[in-house]
Amino acid sequence: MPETQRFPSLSHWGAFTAVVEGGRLRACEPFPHDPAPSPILRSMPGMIHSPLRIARPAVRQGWLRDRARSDGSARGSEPFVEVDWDVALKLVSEELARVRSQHGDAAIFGGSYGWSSAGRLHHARTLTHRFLNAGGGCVMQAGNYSWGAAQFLLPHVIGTYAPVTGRVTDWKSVEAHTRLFIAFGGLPLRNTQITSGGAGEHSTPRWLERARRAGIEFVVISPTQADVPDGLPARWIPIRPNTDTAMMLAMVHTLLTEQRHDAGFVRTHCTGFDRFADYVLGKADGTAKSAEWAAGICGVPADVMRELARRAASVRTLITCTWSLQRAHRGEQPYWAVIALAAALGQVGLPGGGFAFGHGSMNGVGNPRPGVAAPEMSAGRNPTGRSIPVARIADMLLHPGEPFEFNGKRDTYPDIRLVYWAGGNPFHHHQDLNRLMRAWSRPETIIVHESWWTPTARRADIVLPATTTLERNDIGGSSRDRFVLAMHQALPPHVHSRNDFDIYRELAAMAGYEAAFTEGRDESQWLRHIYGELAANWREAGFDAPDFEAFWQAGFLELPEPSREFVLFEDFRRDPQAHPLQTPSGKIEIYSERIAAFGYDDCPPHPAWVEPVEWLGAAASARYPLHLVTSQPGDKLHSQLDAGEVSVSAKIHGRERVHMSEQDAVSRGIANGDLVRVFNDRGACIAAAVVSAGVMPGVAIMSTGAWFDPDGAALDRHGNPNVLTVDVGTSRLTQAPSALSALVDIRKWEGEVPPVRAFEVPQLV
Ligand SMILES: Nc1nc2c(c(=O)[nH]1)N[C@H]1C(S)=C(S)[C@@H](COP(=O)(O)OP(=O)(O)OC[C@H]3O[C@@H](n4cnc5c(=O)[nH]c(N)nc54)[C@H](O)[C@@H]3O)O[C@H]1N2
Ligand SMILES: Nc1nc2c(c(=O)[nH]1)N[C@H]1C(S)=C(S)[C@@H](COP(=O)(O)OP(=O)(O)OC[C@H]3O[C@@H](n4cnc5c(=O)[nH]c(N)nc54)[C@H](O)[C@@H]3O)O[C@H]1N2
Ligand SMILES: [Mo]
Repeated sequence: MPETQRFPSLSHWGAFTAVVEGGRLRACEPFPHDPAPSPILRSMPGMIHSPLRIARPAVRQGWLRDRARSDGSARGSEPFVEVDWDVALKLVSEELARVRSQHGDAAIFGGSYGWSSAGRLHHARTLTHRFLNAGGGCVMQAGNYSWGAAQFLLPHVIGTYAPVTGRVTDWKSVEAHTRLFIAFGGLPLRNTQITSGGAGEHSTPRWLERARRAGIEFVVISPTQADVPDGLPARWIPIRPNTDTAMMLAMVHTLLTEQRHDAGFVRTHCTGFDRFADYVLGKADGTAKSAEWAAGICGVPADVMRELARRAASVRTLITCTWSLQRAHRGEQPYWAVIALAAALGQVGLPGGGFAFGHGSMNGVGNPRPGVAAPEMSAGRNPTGRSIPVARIADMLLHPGEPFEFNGKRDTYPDIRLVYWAGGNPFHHHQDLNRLMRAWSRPETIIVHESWWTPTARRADIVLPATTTLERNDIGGSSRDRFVLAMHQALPPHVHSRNDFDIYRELAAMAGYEAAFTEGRDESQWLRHIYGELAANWREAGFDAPDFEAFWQAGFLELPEPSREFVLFEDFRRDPQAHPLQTPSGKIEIYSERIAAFGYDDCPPHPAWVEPVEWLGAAASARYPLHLVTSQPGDKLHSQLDAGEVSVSAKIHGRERVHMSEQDAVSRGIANGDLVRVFNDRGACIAAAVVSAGVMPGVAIMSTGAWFDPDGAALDRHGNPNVLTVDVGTSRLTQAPSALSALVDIRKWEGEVPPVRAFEVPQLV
């Protein structure tokens, strides 16, 4: 019997103990303090030792031959040549130096968006920024795909975007005071398996259960009944995708016309409510935003909206919105409208009342936790000061030198020669992947660090094999979780893979700035340093934190649950003069003079119904009559672990599923389990139909995450919905991704089915 060793560790899907036997990961046992561990952990052993692991540095054949003059459109189809580390690092180092000297630091794109490890020291994206910043800088990415529209809208409206990070009125307050909990986008527990930075405790299921026992009435507004968690007696109100704003406006209309709104609150705590009210009542444009008006847009019966508004005005009500609502074209509007609706109800800043975001989006939202720091690693400052909105990557690569607008400013797209990526998968996260492929062919050089042959690694010129979290020591934790976790190295590095930190340290040394990158610290010194800063912060706030050795030995550190409830904007509510918001007026801006001054017709100065490019009421719906909702996958994190046991066993005929209503399936002659073609003008993919009574007619739902597997002719064979999504900014204000605004049609697949090739290793010579 080989010896069994156990190591504490952490992932975005939860803390665990790595059980190692004979140098191999046998199992990931859930952290004992986690009341609801995620089954996703089961995929790890197979993935850690997968044949898809990258073993050695590799260079695309054409690039090795022709360097910067190579044919970029061969990316993804040409074989790779495996090389030694010395050769690979020399190529990377020379190429960075060449681009910096010939084209300037702003010719390097180093944003590197993505969800690399939960560990904070070895966080690949942070290290990429740190390395590039210390070497002269690069072009960065502003915002994120998760809640980019909220990030840049909310500061204008409420002076901060903290609530969208999960800092909302906490569950304790909800349990004690809320009577009606309205969830736009629902409460899919699937998504609460994940915490950014990892969690010791999956807290959402427990709090939801306590809220249920407290007798809180739940209302879920969503195109699918699947957004009502099992066992929660919630009322489901089906709604057409991307039309929630109309419903919210109609609810305000009911409150206004029936004098149920809080006239005092909107006067003392808001600015511009009157102008918004004129719009809602139709005084501004002749169209009253009544329940009848909204019913024609969102498909919810007028009486249902009116009654919900009346009910909300009569009891303590919390209204929450999933992040998905703003990951859509004109996604600023539902977020602004929900704040306006909560303002009209007048319960903002009261226990258990007001607005919130993300309860069904991620674990930890509203989790009671003292407001002290989580572990952090600094990325340094970018000397170029340049960035683009994160989701405008294809625009940037396709249109160098062209102007774009963003949050009141004009800028031009830089001319990118070199792309550097570590810890992300743009061929997972970006929209309209066929367009991204065209854009991706333009830079002279693309460098990627990866652990697996992901679609992005396969489309790089130089691939450097990175260790996984289990192959190094780290420390992790999230600002919404009470635990900080030690992450012990459990395995040796896979074949020739190296830590991102060590790759960057060597490259920095070759370029003469090692000390600026490392600050003279190695892994062990960095862990002590990061922990030291955290411990000092905790002690200052009155919490116990032992010395590093004791923490490392114990494997975790725990914060107590605070005794006091956290209520968002409690102080502002009590005394808006003494505790103003960080907005120009100090109040909630229902009308924003600042946004008005930007003059954007795609983001008016108060919440409004602005039609998305694609939705069920658009002209294009005549040709493509189904609205495609792309949601987060329940069996993995984005594209991570897609080749793992949990994800693979959920696929049908090896493909991702598309959920559709009985009506839409029957009218197309599609039966449950059939392979289908999901398509529009941007592309097509093969998926397996799941016919469900819980999906609203006119809606098709696919999870993201199937590794991109194009056949060379705009068809993805594996079921990656991002070949169908639209690649335009939400508006000029926030330029966030519009991933959830796509129309498609579906046909039964006829003829031979091409095999999935996403999990094959590229040809290595
Ligand atoms: N259509 C549609 N598209 C979407 C969304 C949607 O709702 N609909 N959601 C969007 C959202 S919210 C997000 S956050 C994005 C997520 O997009 P990404 O974050 O890009 O997706 P991941 O699959 O998590 O990619 C992370 C990659 O980092 C690698 N990695 C992990 N650890 C390390 C490490 O230590 N070192 C290195 N070098 N690499 C590592 C993993 O192997 C993986 O390939 O997708 C977005 N895309
Ligand atoms: N298991 C798992 N969990 C995850 C992730 C993962 O990859 N896997 N990713 C994590 C990340 S990075 C993020 S940012 C969050 C994202 O969190 P969200 O953005 O909230 O997640 P989604 O799954 O895209 O959407 C949530 C629900 O919104 C509903 N919905 C979509 N469009 C509309 C609409 O127009 N109106 C209404 N009313 N409802 C709509 C969908 O039915 C969907 O189930 O999830 C996190 N959680
Ligand atoms: Mo995200």
